[in-house]
Amino acid sequence: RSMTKTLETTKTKGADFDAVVVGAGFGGLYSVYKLRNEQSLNVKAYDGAGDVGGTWFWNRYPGALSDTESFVYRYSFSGELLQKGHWKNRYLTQPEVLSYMNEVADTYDLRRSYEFNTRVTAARFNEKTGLWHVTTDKGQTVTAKYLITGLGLLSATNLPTFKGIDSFKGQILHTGAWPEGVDLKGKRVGIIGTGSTGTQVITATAPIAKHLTVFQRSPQYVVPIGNTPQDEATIAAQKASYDDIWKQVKSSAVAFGFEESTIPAETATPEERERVFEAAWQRGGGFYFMFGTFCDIATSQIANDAAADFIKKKIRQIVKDPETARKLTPTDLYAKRPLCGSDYYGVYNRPNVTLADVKADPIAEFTPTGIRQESGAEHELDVVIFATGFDAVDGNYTRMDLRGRGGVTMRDKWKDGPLGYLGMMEADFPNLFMILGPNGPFTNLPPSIETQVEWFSDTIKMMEAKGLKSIEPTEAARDEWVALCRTIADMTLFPKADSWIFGANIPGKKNAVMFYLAGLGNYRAAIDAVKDGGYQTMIFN
Ligand code: N01
Repeated sequence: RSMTKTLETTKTKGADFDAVVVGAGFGGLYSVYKLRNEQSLNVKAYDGAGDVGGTWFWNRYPGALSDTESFVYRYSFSGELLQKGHWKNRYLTQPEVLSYMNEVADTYDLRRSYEFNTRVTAARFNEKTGLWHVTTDKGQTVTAKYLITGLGLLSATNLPTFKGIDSFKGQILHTGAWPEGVDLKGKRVGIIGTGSTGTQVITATAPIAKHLTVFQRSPQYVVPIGNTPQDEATIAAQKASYDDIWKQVKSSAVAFGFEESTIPAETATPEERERVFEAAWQRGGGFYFMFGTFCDIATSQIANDAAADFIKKKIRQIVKDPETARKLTPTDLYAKRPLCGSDYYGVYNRPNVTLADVKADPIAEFTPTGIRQESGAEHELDVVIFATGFDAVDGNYTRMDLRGRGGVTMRDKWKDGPLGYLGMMEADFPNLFMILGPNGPFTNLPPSIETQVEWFSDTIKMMEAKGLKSIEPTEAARDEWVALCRTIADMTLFPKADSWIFGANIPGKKNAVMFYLAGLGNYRAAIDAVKDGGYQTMIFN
Protein backbone atom coordinates (compact mmCIF):
# COMPACT_ATOMS: atom_id res chain seq x y z
CA ARG A 1 0.00 0.00 0.00
CA SER A 2 2.87 2.41 -0.67
CA MET A 3 0.60 4.67 -2.72
CA THR A 4 -1.65 5.36 0.24
CA LYS A 5 1.01 6.33 2.75
CA THR A 6 0.31 9.45 4.78
CA LEU A 7 1.95 11.06 7.80
CA GLU A 8 -1.09 10.82 10.04
CA THR A 9 -2.44 7.67 11.65
CA THR A 10 -6.01 6.56 11.16
CA LYS A 11 -8.30 6.83 14.17
CA THR A 12 -11.21 4.92 12.66
CA LYS A 13 -10.91 1.23 13.52
CA GLY A 14 -10.57 -1.03 10.51
CA ALA A 15 -10.36 1.80 7.99
CA ASP A 16 -7.50 2.88 5.75
CA PHE A 17 -8.29 6.54 6.36
CA ASP A 18 -10.58 8.68 8.46
CA ALA A 19 -11.73 10.67 5.45
CA VAL A 20 -11.48 10.63 1.69
CA VAL A 21 -11.69 14.02 -0.01
CA VAL A 22 -12.49 14.14 -3.70
CA GLY A 23 -11.33 17.25 -5.53
CA ALA A 24 -8.53 19.81 -5.26
CA GLY A 25 -10.52 22.95 -5.91
CA PHE A 26 -11.52 25.54 -3.31
CA GLY A 27 -13.69 22.98 -1.48
CA GLY A 28 -11.37 19.98 -1.47
CA LEU A 29 -8.29 21.94 -0.43
CA TYR A 30 -10.06 23.60 2.48
CA SER A 31 -11.47 20.25 3.60
CA VAL A 32 -8.00 18.74 3.75
CA TYR A 33 -6.86 21.76 5.74
CA LYS A 34 -9.77 21.58 8.21
CA LEU A 35 -9.78 17.82 8.75
CA ARG A 36 -6.08 17.07 8.54
CA ASN A 37 -4.26 20.23 9.65
CA GLU A 38 -6.76 21.19 12.35
CA GLN A 39 -8.23 17.86 13.51
CA SER A 40 -5.27 15.57 12.72
CA LEU A 41 -7.50 13.13 10.90
CA ASN A 42 -5.86 10.85 8.38
CA VAL A 43 -7.10 12.18 5.06
CA LYS A 44 -6.63 10.80 1.57
CA ALA A 45 -7.49 13.09 -1.32
CA TYR A 46 -7.85 12.61 -5.06
CA ASP A 47 -8.17 14.73 -8.13
CA GLY A 48 -8.40 13.76 -11.78
CA ALA A 49 -6.26 16.74 -12.72
CA GLY A 50 -2.48 16.83 -12.58
CA ASP A 51 -2.43 19.39 -9.78
CA VAL A 52 -4.57 21.60 -7.55
CA GLY A 53 -7.07 24.14 -8.91
CA GLY A 54 -10.31 22.33 -9.68
CA THR A 55 -12.38 24.50 -12.01
CA TRP A 56 -9.40 26.79 -12.38
CA PHE A 57 -7.12 23.96 -13.41
CA TRP A 58 -9.32 23.02 -16.35
CA ASN A 59 -10.84 26.29 -17.51
CA ARG A 60 -7.74 27.76 -19.19
CA TYR A 61 -9.55 29.15 -22.20
CA PRO A 62 -8.56 32.60 -23.45
CA GLY A 63 -10.26 35.34 -21.47
CA ALA A 64 -11.05 33.16 -18.43
CA LEU A 65 -11.61 35.49 -15.51
CA SER A 66 -13.54 35.42 -12.25
CA ASP A 67 -16.44 37.85 -12.24
CA THR A 68 -16.15 38.28 -8.46
CA GLU A 69 -13.89 41.12 -7.39
CA SER A 70 -10.35 40.14 -6.41
CA PHE A 71 -10.64 41.12 -2.74
CA VAL A 72 -13.45 38.60 -2.09
CA TYR A 73 -12.56 35.84 -4.54
CA ARG A 74 -10.46 34.01 -1.96
CA TYR A 75 -10.59 32.23 1.38
CA SER A 76 -11.39 34.28 4.46
CA PHE A 77 -10.23 31.81 7.11
CA SER A 78 -6.71 33.08 7.63
CA GLY A 79 -5.86 36.70 8.33
CA GLU A 80 -2.27 36.01 7.39
CA LEU A 81 -3.28 34.61 4.02
CA LEU A 82 -5.53 37.62 3.41
CA GLN A 83 -2.75 40.06 4.17
CA LYS A 84 -0.38 38.18 1.84
CA GLY A 85 -2.92 38.41 -1.03
CA HIS A 86 -1.70 40.22 -4.11
CA TRP A 87 -3.45 41.32 -7.25
CA LYS A 88 -3.30 44.04 -9.87
CA ASN A 89 -6.81 44.41 -11.23
CA ARG A 90 -10.35 44.48 -9.97
CA TYR A 91 -10.83 40.90 -11.18
CA LEU A 92 -8.53 37.89 -11.21
CA THR A 93 -7.59 36.09 -14.39
CA GLN A 94 -7.53 32.29 -14.48
CA PRO A 95 -3.70 32.14 -14.09
CA GLU A 96 -3.96 34.43 -11.06
CA VAL A 97 -6.64 32.32 -9.34
CA LEU A 98 -4.67 29.18 -10.09
CA SER A 99 -1.49 30.66 -8.69
CA TYR A 100 -3.39 31.74 -5.54
CA MET A 101 -4.62 28.18 -5.07
CA ASN A 102 -1.11 26.85 -5.52
CA GLU A 103 0.11 29.27 -2.86
CA VAL A 104 -2.56 28.03 -0.47
CA ALA A 105 -1.62 24.41 -1.16
CA ASP A 106 2.07 25.24 -0.53
CA THR A 107 1.43 27.29 2.60
CA TYR A 108 -0.51 24.48 4.28
CA ASP A 109 1.36 21.57 2.73
CA LEU A 110 -1.90 20.24 1.26
CA ARG A 111 -0.46 18.48 -1.79
CA ARG A 112 1.00 15.61 0.16
CA SER A 113 -2.49 14.27 0.91
CA TYR A 114 -3.38 14.13 -2.78
CA GLU A 115 -3.06 11.59 -5.47
CA PHE A 116 -3.40 13.56 -8.70
CA ASN A 117 -4.31 12.28 -12.16
CA THR A 118 -6.60 9.92 -10.28
CA ARG A 119 -10.34 9.94 -10.65
CA VAL A 120 -12.72 8.47 -8.13
CA THR A 121 -15.03 6.27 -10.17
CA ALA A 122 -17.08 4.65 -7.41
CA ALA A 123 -17.87 5.15 -3.76
CA ARG A 124 -20.01 2.64 -1.93
CA PHE A 125 -21.18 2.71 1.65
CA ASN A 126 -20.73 -0.69 3.26
CA GLU A 127 -23.37 -1.22 5.93
CA LYS A 128 -21.44 -4.04 7.60
CA THR A 129 -18.26 -2.06 8.18
CA GLY A 130 -19.94 1.34 8.30
CA LEU A 131 -17.23 2.61 5.95
CA TRP A 132 -17.06 4.13 2.53
CA HIS A 133 -15.25 2.01 -0.05
CA VAL A 134 -13.77 4.37 -2.58
CA THR A 135 -12.45 3.13 -5.92
CA THR A 136 -10.26 5.04 -8.34
CA ASP A 137 -9.59 4.72 -12.05
CA LYS A 138 -6.18 3.30 -11.08
CA GLY A 139 -8.02 0.26 -9.79
CA GLN A 140 -7.29 1.04 -6.15
CA THR A 141 -9.96 0.79 -3.43
CA VAL A 142 -9.56 2.42 -0.02
CA THR A 143 -11.89 2.62 2.98
CA ALA A 144 -12.73 5.64 5.09
CA LYS A 145 -15.33 6.77 7.60
CA TYR A 146 -16.14 10.09 5.96
CA LEU A 147 -16.51 10.91 2.30
CA ILE A 148 -16.14 14.55 1.29
CA THR A 149 -16.98 15.38 -2.31
CA GLY A 150 -15.76 18.66 -3.73
CA LEU A 151 -16.68 17.65 -7.25
CA GLY A 152 -17.40 21.12 -8.52
CA LEU A 153 -20.65 22.77 -9.37
CA LEU A 154 -19.68 23.16 -12.97
CA SER A 155 -17.22 20.56 -14.10
CA ALA A 156 -19.04 17.71 -15.85
CA THR A 157 -18.75 19.14 -19.36
CA ASN A 158 -21.75 19.31 -21.66
CA LEU A 159 -20.65 18.41 -25.17
CA PRO A 160 -23.69 18.39 -27.46
CA THR A 161 -23.47 16.09 -30.44
CA PHE A 162 -23.91 17.28 -33.98
CA LYS A 163 -24.29 15.35 -37.20
CA GLY A 164 -20.98 14.86 -38.98
CA ILE A 165 -18.87 16.06 -36.06
CA ASP A 166 -16.38 13.22 -36.56
CA SER A 167 -15.78 14.23 -40.15
CA PHE A 168 -14.54 17.69 -39.14
CA LYS A 169 -10.82 17.97 -39.98
CA GLY A 170 -10.11 20.94 -37.73
CA GLN A 171 -9.72 21.07 -33.98
CA ILE A 172 -12.59 20.74 -31.49
CA LEU A 173 -12.17 22.16 -28.00
CA HIS A 174 -14.35 22.47 -24.91
CA THR A 175 -13.62 25.45 -22.69
CA GLY A 176 -13.92 23.31 -19.56
CA ALA A 177 -11.12 20.95 -20.65
CA TRP A 178 -8.78 23.37 -22.37
CA PRO A 179 -5.48 21.82 -23.48
CA GLU A 180 -2.10 23.51 -23.18
CA GLY A 181 -0.57 25.25 -26.14
CA VAL A 182 -3.59 26.24 -28.21
CA ASP A 183 -2.86 29.23 -30.42
CA LEU A 184 -5.88 30.86 -32.02
CA LYS A 185 -3.87 33.62 -33.70
CA GLY A 186 -4.73 33.93 -37.37
CA LYS A 187 -7.19 31.02 -37.25
CA ARG A 188 -10.78 30.80 -38.43
CA VAL A 189 -12.56 30.14 -35.17
CA GLY A 190 -16.14 29.12 -34.47
CA ILE A 191 -17.63 29.42 -30.98
CA ILE A 192 -20.80 27.60 -29.94
CA GLY A 193 -22.36 29.05 -26.82
CA THR A 194 -22.79 32.54 -25.44
CA GLY A 195 -23.02 32.06 -21.65
CA SER A 196 -20.48 33.43 -19.14
CA THR A 197 -17.77 31.34 -20.72
CA GLY A 198 -18.76 32.06 -24.32
CA THR A 199 -18.84 35.82 -23.82
CA GLN A 200 -15.34 35.69 -22.33
CA VAL A 201 -13.86 33.56 -25.10
CA ILE A 202 -15.58 35.67 -27.74
CA THR A 203 -14.14 38.96 -26.48
CA ALA A 204 -10.68 37.42 -26.05
CA THR A 205 -10.64 35.65 -29.42
CA ALA A 206 -12.06 38.36 -31.71
CA PRO A 207 -8.89 40.51 -31.68
CA ILE A 208 -6.55 37.61 -32.49
CA ALA A 209 -8.52 35.32 -34.78
CA LYS A 210 -8.44 35.72 -38.53
CA HIS A 211 -12.19 35.32 -38.45
CA LEU A 212 -14.59 34.54 -35.63
CA THR A 213 -18.04 33.05 -36.14
CA VAL A 214 -20.31 33.05 -33.10
CA PHE A 215 -23.04 30.42 -33.17
CA GLN A 216 -25.65 31.94 -30.89
CA ARG A 217 -28.68 29.98 -29.74
CA SER A 218 -29.95 32.50 -27.19
CA PRO A 219 -29.06 36.18 -27.13
CA GLN A 220 -27.82 37.38 -23.75
CA TYR A 221 -28.00 40.34 -21.45
CA VAL A 222 -24.36 41.27 -20.88
CA VAL A 223 -23.36 44.29 -18.81
CA PRO A 224 -19.80 45.68 -18.58
CA ILE A 225 -17.53 43.95 -16.06
CA GLY A 226 -15.51 47.12 -15.41
CA ASN A 227 -12.14 45.46 -15.06
CA THR A 228 -9.81 48.29 -14.09
CA PRO A 229 -6.36 48.32 -12.48
CA GLN A 230 -6.46 48.70 -8.71
CA ASP A 231 -3.90 50.92 -7.04
CA GLU A 232 -1.97 49.99 -3.92
CA ALA A 233 -3.99 52.37 -1.75
CA THR A 234 -7.29 50.70 -2.69
CA ILE A 235 -5.87 47.25 -2.04
CA ALA A 236 -4.39 48.36 1.30
CA ALA A 237 -7.75 49.81 2.34
CA GLN A 238 -9.48 46.55 1.43
CA LYS A 239 -6.94 44.57 3.41
CA ALA A 240 -7.37 46.85 6.41
CA SER A 241 -11.13 46.32 6.47
CA TYR A 242 -11.32 42.55 6.00
CA ASP A 243 -13.09 41.97 9.31
CA ASP A 244 -15.98 44.18 8.23
CA ILE A 245 -15.85 42.93 4.65
CA TRP A 246 -16.33 39.26 5.56
CA LYS A 247 -18.99 40.09 8.11
CA GLN A 248 -20.92 41.87 5.38
CA VAL A 249 -20.24 39.17 2.77
CA LYS A 250 -21.36 36.33 5.03
CA SER A 251 -24.59 38.04 5.99
CA SER A 252 -25.41 39.17 2.45
CA ALA A 253 -27.37 37.32 -0.23
CA VAL A 254 -24.93 36.83 -3.12
CA ALA A 255 -21.66 37.35 -1.20
CA PHE A 256 -20.03 39.54 -3.83
CA GLY A 257 -18.70 42.18 -1.44
CA PHE A 258 -21.19 44.94 -2.24
CA GLU A 259 -24.28 46.06 -0.35
CA GLU A 260 -27.35 44.66 -2.05
CA SER A 261 -30.00 47.22 -2.83
CA THR A 262 -33.08 47.50 -0.66
CA ILE A 263 -34.89 49.83 -3.07
CA PRO A 264 -37.53 48.38 -5.41
CA ALA A 265 -37.43 49.41 -9.06
CA GLU A 266 -41.17 48.86 -9.22
CA THR A 267 -41.85 52.10 -7.40
CA ALA A 268 -38.88 54.11 -8.74
CA THR A 269 -39.48 56.81 -11.34
CA PRO A 270 -38.21 56.22 -14.89
CA GLU A 271 -35.56 58.91 -14.31
CA GLU A 272 -34.38 57.25 -11.11
CA ARG A 273 -34.17 53.85 -12.82
CA GLU A 274 -32.20 55.35 -15.70
CA ARG A 275 -29.81 57.07 -13.31
CA VAL A 276 -29.22 53.92 -11.21
CA PHE A 277 -28.82 51.57 -14.19
CA GLU A 278 -26.45 53.98 -15.94
CA ALA A 279 -24.33 54.29 -12.79
CA ALA A 280 -24.20 50.48 -12.51
CA TRP A 281 -23.31 50.20 -16.22
CA GLN A 282 -20.39 52.59 -15.63
CA ARG A 283 -19.36 50.81 -12.40
CA GLY A 284 -19.40 47.33 -13.93
CA GLY A 285 -20.25 43.91 -12.52
CA GLY A 286 -22.89 41.37 -13.48
CA PHE A 287 -24.21 40.53 -10.03
CA TYR A 288 -24.03 44.20 -9.09
CA PHE A 289 -26.29 45.13 -12.00
CA MET A 290 -28.87 42.52 -10.96
CA PHE A 291 -28.69 42.85 -7.15
CA GLY A 292 -26.92 46.14 -6.37
CA THR A 293 -29.18 48.45 -8.38
CA PHE A 294 -32.63 47.52 -7.13
CA CYS A 295 -33.86 44.76 -4.83
CA ASP A 296 -36.63 43.37 -7.03
CA ILE A 297 -35.04 42.64 -10.43
CA ALA A 298 -35.01 38.91 -9.77
CA THR A 299 -38.53 38.89 -8.35
CA SER A 300 -40.68 41.52 -10.09
CA GLN A 301 -41.63 41.39 -13.75
CA ILE A 302 -41.88 45.18 -13.87
CA ALA A 303 -38.41 45.64 -12.37
CA ASN A 304 -37.00 42.93 -14.60
CA ASP A 305 -38.47 44.58 -17.71
CA ALA A 306 -36.95 47.90 -16.67
CA ALA A 307 -33.48 46.37 -16.39
CA ALA A 308 -33.92 44.41 -19.61
CA ASP A 309 -35.09 47.51 -21.51
CA PHE A 310 -32.07 49.44 -20.33
CA ILE A 311 -29.68 46.77 -21.62
CA LYS A 312 -31.60 46.45 -24.90
CA LYS A 313 -31.21 50.20 -25.45
CA LYS A 314 -27.47 49.83 -24.88
CA ILE A 315 -27.29 47.07 -27.50
CA ARG A 316 -28.99 49.31 -30.06
CA GLN A 317 -26.58 52.13 -29.25
CA ILE A 318 -23.43 50.00 -29.35
CA VAL A 319 -24.02 47.66 -32.29
CA LYS A 320 -23.77 49.51 -35.61
CA ASP A 321 -25.54 47.03 -37.89
CA PRO A 322 -29.27 47.06 -36.99
CA GLU A 323 -29.78 43.45 -38.11
CA THR A 324 -26.92 42.23 -35.92
CA ALA A 325 -28.26 44.34 -33.05
CA ARG A 326 -31.68 42.72 -33.50
CA LYS A 327 -30.16 39.23 -33.39
CA LEU A 328 -28.20 40.10 -30.26
CA THR A 329 -31.22 41.42 -28.41
CA PRO A 330 -32.79 38.98 -25.97
CA THR A 331 -36.53 38.55 -25.98
CA ASP A 332 -36.80 36.65 -22.70
CA LEU A 333 -36.44 37.63 -19.06
CA TYR A 334 -33.26 39.07 -17.62
CA ALA A 335 -32.99 36.06 -15.31
CA LYS A 336 -30.92 33.49 -17.14
CA ARG A 337 -27.60 34.45 -15.63
CA PRO A 338 -26.14 37.79 -14.55
CA LEU A 339 -23.51 38.03 -17.29
CA CYS A 340 -20.80 40.62 -17.66
CA GLY A 341 -17.97 41.14 -20.11
CA SER A 342 -15.50 43.60 -21.58
CA ASP A 343 -17.23 45.40 -24.46
CA TYR A 344 -19.10 42.22 -25.42
CA TYR A 345 -21.54 43.83 -27.84
CA GLY A 346 -18.79 46.01 -29.36
CA VAL A 347 -17.11 42.83 -30.65
CA TYR A 348 -19.84 42.50 -33.26
CA ASN A 349 -18.79 45.79 -34.91
CA ARG A 350 -15.50 44.17 -35.92
CA PRO A 351 -15.18 43.26 -39.60
CA ASN A 352 -13.75 39.82 -38.72
CA VAL A 353 -16.72 38.73 -36.60
CA THR A 354 -19.88 37.03 -37.89
CA LEU A 355 -22.95 36.29 -35.80
CA ALA A 356 -24.83 33.15 -36.82
CA ASP A 357 -28.26 32.87 -35.23
CA VAL A 358 -28.66 29.14 -34.71
CA LYS A 359 -32.08 29.42 -33.16
CA ALA A 360 -33.53 30.84 -36.38
CA ASP A 361 -31.22 28.79 -38.58
CA PRO A 362 -29.92 25.78 -36.62
CA ILE A 363 -26.62 23.99 -37.15
CA ALA A 364 -27.44 21.23 -39.62
CA GLU A 365 -24.09 19.50 -39.54
CA PHE A 366 -20.35 19.63 -39.26
CA THR A 367 -18.57 19.14 -42.56
CA PRO A 368 -14.87 18.27 -43.04
CA THR A 369 -14.15 22.00 -43.39
CA GLY A 370 -16.57 23.63 -41.01
CA ILE A 371 -20.23 24.04 -40.05
CA ARG A 372 -23.31 24.19 -42.27
CA GLN A 373 -26.56 25.75 -41.09
CA GLU A 374 -29.95 24.47 -42.20
CA SER A 375 -30.35 27.34 -44.70
CA GLY A 376 -27.19 26.05 -46.40
CA ALA A 377 -24.97 28.83 -45.06
CA GLU A 378 -21.41 27.44 -44.76
CA HIS A 379 -18.75 28.56 -42.31
CA GLU A 380 -15.18 27.47 -42.98
CA LEU A 381 -13.39 26.88 -39.71
CA ASP A 382 -10.01 25.72 -38.40
CA VAL A 383 -11.15 25.45 -34.78
CA VAL A 384 -14.56 25.00 -33.14
CA ILE A 385 -14.79 25.96 -29.48
CA PHE A 386 -17.63 24.50 -27.46
CA ALA A 387 -18.55 26.98 -24.73
CA THR A 388 -21.63 24.89 -24.13
CA GLY A 389 -21.45 24.66 -20.37
CA PHE A 390 -21.84 21.86 -17.91
CA ASP A 391 -24.11 19.19 -16.59
CA ALA A 392 -24.28 21.37 -13.50
CA VAL A 393 -24.62 20.66 -9.80
CA ASP A 394 -25.69 17.01 -9.76
CA GLY A 395 -24.04 15.95 -13.03
CA ASN A 396 -20.87 14.78 -11.31
CA TYR A 397 -22.83 12.83 -8.71
CA THR A 398 -25.00 10.95 -11.14
CA ARG A 399 -22.05 10.18 -13.42
CA MET A 400 -20.12 8.53 -10.58
CA ASP A 401 -21.11 5.14 -9.14
CA LEU A 402 -22.12 6.51 -5.76
CA ARG A 403 -24.10 4.12 -3.56
CA GLY A 404 -25.54 4.55 -0.10
CA ARG A 405 -27.49 2.20 2.17
CA GLY A 406 -28.90 -0.91 0.54
CA GLY A 407 -26.85 -0.16 -2.58
CA VAL A 408 -29.13 2.71 -3.62
CA THR A 409 -27.41 4.87 -6.24
CA MET A 410 -27.46 8.65 -6.26
CA ARG A 411 -28.54 8.40 -9.88
CA ASP A 412 -31.69 6.62 -8.73
CA LYS A 413 -32.30 8.90 -5.78
CA TRP A 414 -32.14 11.91 -8.02
CA LYS A 415 -33.81 10.49 -11.12
CA ASP A 416 -36.57 13.11 -10.88
CA GLY A 417 -34.13 15.89 -10.13
CA PRO A 418 -31.48 16.46 -7.47
CA LEU A 419 -32.58 16.51 -3.83
CA GLY A 420 -30.17 16.84 -0.90
CA TYR A 421 -30.30 18.31 2.58
CA LEU A 422 -28.73 21.69 3.41
CA GLY A 423 -26.86 21.53 0.11
CA MET A 424 -24.49 18.97 1.66
CA MET A 425 -26.12 15.69 2.63
CA GLU A 426 -28.57 13.05 1.44
CA ALA A 427 -30.75 10.50 3.20
CA ASP A 428 -29.29 6.96 3.08
CA PHE A 429 -25.81 8.34 2.42
CA PRO A 430 -24.24 8.35 5.90
CA ASN A 431 -21.14 10.45 6.52
CA LEU A 432 -21.21 11.86 3.00
CA PHE A 433 -20.67 15.61 2.83
CA MET A 434 -21.09 17.19 -0.58
CA ILE A 435 -19.52 20.60 -1.08
CA LEU A 436 -21.88 22.67 -3.24
CA GLY A 437 -24.28 19.77 -3.44
CA PRO A 438 -27.79 20.40 -4.77
CA ASN A 439 -30.00 22.92 -3.02
CA GLY A 440 -27.15 24.90 -1.54
CA PRO A 441 -26.58 28.65 -1.86
CA PHE A 442 -26.21 30.53 -5.18
CA THR A 443 -23.43 33.05 -4.57
CA ASN A 444 -19.87 34.07 -5.10
CA LEU A 445 -18.64 30.57 -4.35
CA PRO A 446 -15.62 30.71 -2.00
CA PRO A 447 -17.65 32.12 0.95
CA SER A 448 -20.33 29.43 0.48
CA ILE A 449 -17.69 26.72 0.17
CA GLU A 450 -16.04 27.88 3.40
CA THR A 451 -19.41 27.97 5.12
CA GLN A 452 -20.14 24.37 4.21
CA VAL A 453 -16.66 23.00 4.94
CA GLU A 454 -16.67 24.70 8.34
CA TRP A 455 -20.13 23.32 9.13
CA PHE A 456 -19.29 19.71 8.38
CA SER A 457 -15.85 19.96 9.97
CA ASP A 458 -17.58 21.06 13.18
CA THR A 459 -20.02 18.20 12.77
CA ILE A 460 -17.21 15.70 12.30
CA LYS A 461 -15.37 17.13 15.30
CA MET A 462 -18.51 16.65 17.42
CA MET A 463 -18.90 13.07 16.15
CA GLU A 464 -15.30 12.20 16.90
CA ALA A 465 -15.56 13.71 20.37
CA LYS A 466 -18.71 11.69 21.11
CA GLY A 467 -17.53 8.55 19.39
CA LEU A 468 -20.45 8.50 16.95
CA LYS A 469 -20.28 6.18 13.96
CA SER A 470 -22.50 7.85 11.44
CA ILE A 471 -24.78 10.76 10.64
CA GLU A 472 -27.42 11.13 7.95
CA PRO A 473 -30.49 13.31 7.52
CA THR A 474 -34.00 11.92 7.87
CA GLU A 475 -35.96 11.71 4.67
CA ALA A 476 -38.56 14.03 6.16
CA ALA A 477 -35.98 16.72 6.85
CA ARG A 478 -34.58 16.31 3.36
CA ASP A 479 -38.04 16.63 1.80
CA GLU A 480 -38.77 19.70 3.85
CA TRP A 481 -35.52 21.36 2.73
CA VAL A 482 -36.17 20.59 -0.93
CA ALA A 483 -39.72 21.97 -0.60
CA LEU A 484 -38.36 25.10 1.05
CA CYS A 485 -35.91 25.60 -1.83
CA ARG A 486 -38.78 25.21 -4.32
CA THR A 487 -40.92 27.73 -2.43
CA ILE A 488 -38.09 30.27 -2.36
CA ALA A 489 -37.26 29.70 -6.04
CA ASP A 490 -40.89 30.19 -7.00
CA MET A 491 -40.81 33.62 -5.40
CA THR A 492 -38.19 34.59 -8.01
CA LEU A 493 -38.22 34.87 -11.78
CA PHE A 494 -35.32 32.41 -12.23
CA PRO A 495 -37.45 29.29 -12.83
CA LYS A 496 -39.10 31.11 -15.75
CA ALA A 497 -35.82 31.35 -17.68
CA ASP A 498 -34.21 28.27 -19.18
CA SER A 499 -30.74 27.92 -17.75
CA TRP A 500 -28.40 25.49 -16.07
CA ILE A 501 -29.56 26.90 -12.73
CA PHE A 502 -32.59 24.62 -13.15
CA GLY A 503 -31.00 22.00 -15.35
CA ALA A 504 -32.73 23.27 -18.48
CA ASN A 505 -29.54 23.19 -20.56
CA ILE A 506 -29.23 19.39 -20.59
CA PRO A 507 -31.70 17.62 -22.88
CA GLY A 508 -33.96 15.40 -20.80
CA LYS A 509 -32.90 16.91 -17.48
CA LYS A 510 -35.96 17.84 -15.41
CA ASN A 511 -36.61 21.43 -14.42
CA ALA A 512 -35.67 20.83 -10.82
CA VAL A 513 -34.63 23.33 -8.20
CA MET A 514 -30.90 23.09 -7.66
CA PHE A 515 -30.27 26.03 -5.31
CA TYR A 516 -31.31 27.59 -2.04
CA LEU A 517 -32.02 31.08 -3.37
CA ALA A 518 -32.55 32.93 -0.08
CA GLY A 519 -28.93 34.05 0.11
CA LEU A 520 -25.82 33.18 2.09
CA GLY A 521 -26.81 35.01 5.28
CA ASN A 522 -30.06 33.08 5.60
CA TYR A 523 -28.36 29.86 4.56
CA ARG A 524 -25.77 30.22 7.31
CA ALA A 525 -28.52 30.84 9.84
CA ALA A 526 -30.42 27.76 8.64
CA ILE A 527 -27.50 25.35 8.84
CA ASP A 528 -26.28 26.80 12.14
CA ALA A 529 -29.75 26.28 13.58
CA VAL A 530 -29.43 22.56 12.78
CA LYS A 531 -26.03 22.37 14.48
CA ASP A 532 -26.89 24.54 17.47
CA GLY A 533 -30.21 22.73 17.91
CA GLY A 534 -28.38 19.44 18.42
CA TYR A 535 -28.94 17.96 14.96
CA GLN A 536 -32.60 17.04 15.56
CA THR A 537 -33.05 16.36 11.84
CA MET A 538 -30.35 13.71 11.72
CA ILE A 539 -30.12 10.02 12.42
CA PHE A 540 -27.01 8.99 14.35
CA ASN A 541 -25.51 5.59 14.77
O1 N01 B 1 -22.32 27.62 -19.56
P1 N01 B 1 -23.86 28.03 -19.80
P2 N01 B 1 -21.08 28.57 -19.27
N1 N01 B 1 -26.28 24.37 -29.51
O2 N01 B 1 -24.66 26.79 -19.60
C1 N01 B 1 -25.19 27.21 -25.42
C2 N01 B 1 -19.79 30.05 -14.37
N2 N01 B 1 -18.80 30.84 -15.06
O3 N01 B 1 -19.87 27.70 -19.29
O4 N01 B 1 -28.58 29.83 -23.75
C3 N01 B 1 -26.02 25.68 -29.40
O5 N01 B 1 -24.21 29.22 -19.01
C4 N01 B 1 -26.22 27.78 -24.50
O6 N01 B 1 -27.32 28.28 -25.24
P3 N01 B 1 -28.76 28.53 -24.51
C5 N01 B 1 -21.06 30.85 -14.22
O7 N01 B 1 -21.69 30.50 -13.02
C6 N01 B 1 -18.40 32.00 -14.51
O8 N01 B 1 -21.06 29.74 -20.12
O9 N01 B 1 -28.96 27.36 -23.61
N3 N01 B 1 -25.74 26.29 -28.26
C7 N01 B 1 -25.40 28.84 -23.80
O10 N01 B 1 -25.26 29.98 -24.58
C8 N01 B 1 -21.86 30.38 -15.40
O11 N01 B 1 -23.23 30.66 -15.32
C9 N01 B 1 -17.52 32.79 -15.14
O12 N01 B 1 -29.71 28.61 -25.60
C10 N01 B 1 -25.72 25.55 -27.16
C11 N01 B 1 -24.04 28.17 -23.67
O13 N01 B 1 -23.99 27.17 -24.67
C12 N01 B 1 -21.50 28.94 -15.46
O14 N01 B 1 -20.12 28.93 -15.15
C13 N01 B 1 -16.99 32.41 -16.36
C14 N01 B 1 -25.98 24.16 -27.19
C15 N01 B 1 -23.82 27.51 -22.33
O15 N01 B 1 -23.90 28.46 -21.32
C16 N01 B 1 -21.72 28.23 -16.76
O16 N01 B 1 -21.31 29.06 -17.81
C17 N01 B 1 -17.39 31.21 -16.92
C18 N01 B 1 -26.27 23.58 -28.44
N4 N01 B 1 -26.56 22.28 -28.56
C19 N01 B 1 -18.30 30.44 -16.26
N5 N01 B 1 -25.88 23.68 -25.93
C20 N01 B 1 -17.14 34.05 -14.52
O17 N01 B 1 -16.84 34.12 -13.35
C21 N01 B 1 -25.58 24.72 -25.14
N6 N01 B 1 -25.49 25.86 -25.88
C22 N01 B 1 -17.20 35.23 -15.37
